Amino acid sequence: MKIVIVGPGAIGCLFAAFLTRAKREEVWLLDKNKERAARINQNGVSLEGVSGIWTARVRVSSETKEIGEADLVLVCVKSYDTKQAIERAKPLVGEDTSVLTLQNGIGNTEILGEALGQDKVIGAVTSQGATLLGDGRIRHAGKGETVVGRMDGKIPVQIRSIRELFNKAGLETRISRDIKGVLWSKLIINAGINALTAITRLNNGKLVELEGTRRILREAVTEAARVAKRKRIKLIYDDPLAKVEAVCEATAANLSSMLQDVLRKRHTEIDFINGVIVRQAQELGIAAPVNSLLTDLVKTIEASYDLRNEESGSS
Ligand code: KPL
Repeated sequence: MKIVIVGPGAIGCLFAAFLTRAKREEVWLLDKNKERAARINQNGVSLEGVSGIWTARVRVSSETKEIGEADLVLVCVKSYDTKQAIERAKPLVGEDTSVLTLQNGIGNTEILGEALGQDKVIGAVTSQGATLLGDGRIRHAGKGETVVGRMDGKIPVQIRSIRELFNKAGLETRISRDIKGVLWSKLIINAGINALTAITRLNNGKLVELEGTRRILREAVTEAARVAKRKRIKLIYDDPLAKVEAVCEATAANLSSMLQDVLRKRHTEIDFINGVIVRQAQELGIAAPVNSLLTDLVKTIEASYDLRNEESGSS
């Protein structure tokens, strides 16, 4: 089986390293940046953290021509890049290729479906924790399960093979018949944590320790859960507030992915997280003022990276 991972971010590198180490399949990492691709190709992908310290000699290319048609494509770019990334990756996708999205937020399965046909697309949510330390260097912060499934709930043989492939490579994986419920369950966690940490620059744990952020988190989560309920989405936990607070505690030292983006003055995934809650609430005719405020604040931060007054006043 030929597997191509698109995007050399933290999750892309993690999956590329584990799948390469398993030595069972032909694995490639596709990186749009030619120089970086050459560097990672030469140095490999290095990991430190819960799986030890090790390097995998991952094959990396910036050219789809060099790789050819794949059996499985894992899309690991930031959600705002999905459309462009899949246009570039189209030569990898043949009649029998499956395309699995391992991204944050809601909207990626739809974007991929429009570009390739929904039958090729597999949704996924991973609880693996990884932080990018540099080109091809990651910290594996925590092990967690990956859930895969098709939006129509069907379980064709390709999905079973992916589960087997990931599990044999040491990436614990299960199949869900309701991946939409799993995606929304993760969305609500991200809607409660990511924007608030990006705005306050606090780690996940502090959000529930401090009274003000705890109150805002609760409002954001309550609004998001209300939208999910109105859409009849079945969450994988009973109590969204308790779940999001538990995730804050379990990942207390983490800098959320959105805070990491803001610290690097990068584009964030706000449109695919709190922005989704705002748009869906509007469609349903219900209010989501806290998610709307969080979305506007993060967009303001993105639009003003170089305008900020960082120095303290003298009087
Ligand atoms: O998924 C995450 C993220 O940072 O994007 C959480 C669960 C909030 C962990 O940091």
